[in-house]
Amino acid sequence: MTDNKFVLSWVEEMKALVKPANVVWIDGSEEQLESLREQSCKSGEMIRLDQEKLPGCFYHRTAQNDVARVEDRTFICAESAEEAGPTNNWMDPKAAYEKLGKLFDGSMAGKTMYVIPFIMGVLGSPFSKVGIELTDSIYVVLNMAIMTRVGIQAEKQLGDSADFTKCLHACKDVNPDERWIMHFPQDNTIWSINSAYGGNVLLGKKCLALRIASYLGKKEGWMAEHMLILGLENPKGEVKYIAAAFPSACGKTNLAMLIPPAILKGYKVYTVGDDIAWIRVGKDGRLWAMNPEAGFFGVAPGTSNKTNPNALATTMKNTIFTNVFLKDDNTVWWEGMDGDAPASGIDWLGNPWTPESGVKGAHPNSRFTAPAAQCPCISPEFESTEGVPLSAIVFGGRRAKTAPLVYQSFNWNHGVFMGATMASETTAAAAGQVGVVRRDPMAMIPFCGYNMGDYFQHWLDMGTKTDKLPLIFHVNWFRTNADGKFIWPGFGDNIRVLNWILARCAGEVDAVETAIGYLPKKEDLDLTGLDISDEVLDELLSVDKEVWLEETKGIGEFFAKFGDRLPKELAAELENLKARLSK
Ligand code: GTP
Ligand code: SPV
Ligand code: MN
Repeated sequence: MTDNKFVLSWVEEMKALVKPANVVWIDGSEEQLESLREQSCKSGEMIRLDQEKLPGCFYHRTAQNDVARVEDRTFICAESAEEAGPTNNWMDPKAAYEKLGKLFDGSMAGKTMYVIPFIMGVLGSPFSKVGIELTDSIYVVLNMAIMTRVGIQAEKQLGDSADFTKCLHACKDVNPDERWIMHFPQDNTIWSINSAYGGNVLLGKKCLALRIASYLGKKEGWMAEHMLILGLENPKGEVKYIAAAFPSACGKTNLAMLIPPAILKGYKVYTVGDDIAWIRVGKDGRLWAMNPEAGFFGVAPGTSNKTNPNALATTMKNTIFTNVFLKDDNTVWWEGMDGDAPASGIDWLGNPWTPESGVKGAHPNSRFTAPAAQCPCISPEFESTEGVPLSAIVFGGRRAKTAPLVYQSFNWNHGVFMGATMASETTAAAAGQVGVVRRDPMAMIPFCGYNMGDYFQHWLDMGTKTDKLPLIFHVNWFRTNADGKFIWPGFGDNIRVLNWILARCAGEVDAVETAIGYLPKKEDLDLTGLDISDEVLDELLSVDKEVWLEETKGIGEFFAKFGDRLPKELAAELENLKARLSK
């Protein structure tokens, strides 16, 4: 246990509020974690999977009404509604503390309160942040122990400082009507109640490493982004780094662990991170990115030996599976895994299931929590206290039409405009309707901890800090044909697009200038071994001016929300785009 007096007095204060029967400090030791696993299996909270086939692996089901992030119940309790901005829910901080204070009061009566000190970032890095999460859920403790660096190392990182994020979580009775995920950026505090699911309760992840961190980044001159980070090695043995922002369930984990098709010899991808990047200007003037997480909380459905063998391999030991399908042999399955569906088993709801049941065996947002270090292609720089230097930043989304396979911005400000006007079809990662196109700037609409107009300004400001900026691109793996089928093969073949991106960064290839940005010349995309017709390629690289003019209307409406908080540079970029499209 720590002797940091700021930590001790806050824990005492929260203890007085939630009134647990006892308090357990998480030291991060394997003995302690193992005894918690034991305990949660006894209580039925977790199931130990077949330890020969899946050593160290466990299974967990959440409540049926608690299977995804809840954006409508997530609040930024900044000092004013204006500070939270038009894209966030806001509640007055005093009112929010009062409202949740009543719900938390006595919420851990008869239960154990676990105190989890954790680091977001690498131990010993000056760019890491420390948080302390108080929770009544062993499932949360065990997930945090995979996703972050917990225990004594975190206390060491904090020392006697008061600079830590105060995270309070109680499952209470997982009542969706009283579920609240509240952020108090000015107090470096997060309160979450009545959920036991992923991003709502693993408070180091979206709550701290994006919402609170984006606010801190704005104040301190760095950026917290919803981005994967990968290193791409070419046949000459050179490794270049790319960060990419795609909305939830739009392909970050897959791209971060990509395996190039065998026919393209000498290329290899290394994973630095699959979800979050903290980015700052390094001593050399380049932008450097660090992954603050220690694990992957990845989407299970669709993960197979064909699509993402590295992810699958990562989950073969020491992994917690949530809301997937439980097979009769005490292993797991989900839709889109290799081979046939199992003949029988138990679905994510706990009901007996067969392929004829007519419902999904695994929830579409079922997930695995796996240690990043187990990933076969984990980057040698994963534990670097400095992170990695970026050559390119990539934005992307799920667009059946409109956005071409890849295009490059004319310059930094135009790239910020591209990010700020991203749109994507919604997915099962958040509660609500799936498949509707919404604006999701930089894939941060659910995760920006302050006024998004100011966030755009922050991006523009970062562009003035150095002349060694990465180039900015936009990709779309999800174009469909008239039958609704994806026309780009995606997955491992996405390397072909990354190679063009890095060739552009190295000044090795020319491009076609269009109204929306630079597109590849067909001959510059290496399509060796790919069975793709010229018509499909034309379609993938087409820019329909009519459709894009329509798009500018939607962008205009979206920008109007920000009033005078919209940077004038972005308003100008929109006018320029319209002018280019009308030419
Ligand atoms: P979060 O963890 O929610 O932030 O998601 P993510 O962005 O990491 O997405 P992930 O890589 O888990 O992919 C989500 C879904 O998209 C999975 O079902 C994948 O199989 C699918 N997917 C990923 N990449 C591609 C691709 O290149 N093409 C197609 N068609 N589907 C893809
Ligand atoms: C996402 O939804 O973007 C995730 C999963 O990465 S969660 O941790 O639930 O936010
Ligand atoms: Mn994510």
